[in-house]
Amino acid sequence: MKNLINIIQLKPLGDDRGSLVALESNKSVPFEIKRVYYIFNTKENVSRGFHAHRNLKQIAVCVTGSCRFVLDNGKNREEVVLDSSTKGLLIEDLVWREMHDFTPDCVLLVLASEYYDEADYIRNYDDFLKEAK
Ligand code: T46
Repeated sequence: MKNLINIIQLKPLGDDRGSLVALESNKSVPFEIKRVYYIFNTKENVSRGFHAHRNLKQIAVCVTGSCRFVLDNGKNREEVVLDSSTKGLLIEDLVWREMHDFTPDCVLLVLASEYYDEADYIRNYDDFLKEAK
């Protein structure tokens, strides 16, 4: 069975000026990147997500601050705290995701394998369970 929590360690290319992380399609990122978005300024006690995707792979990185991801494949539910700019969470198709506990400084960067398509979202948990079977 595939792991639910897959962390990709992103290599920091640092020197005495500071750090830099480079992300490249089909190299450190195991898919072609078609879209990049970032979530920031999330209000206190707000949780996000609560959906799955039918056909979308993503990598999520907290470039500053932290948040907690819950992933659920319909059988198991696991969680991970993203608290490092070198920790990328790979999220595969048909995985329910929730994001909680955003710190006020959190900037969550997401690299996506597909263009935005609202029809790809499964926003009802019971519908997700039926499709995940
Ligand atoms: C995901 C988690 C990690 C767009 O118009 N284009 C986009 O590329 C995205 C991502 C969103 N939107 C619109 C759709 C909504 O009107 O932005 C609004 C907020 O999106 P949503 O409520 O889906 O945001 P989150 O934080 O619940 O989920 C997002 C991604 O949508 C989702 O794919 O996996 O972050």
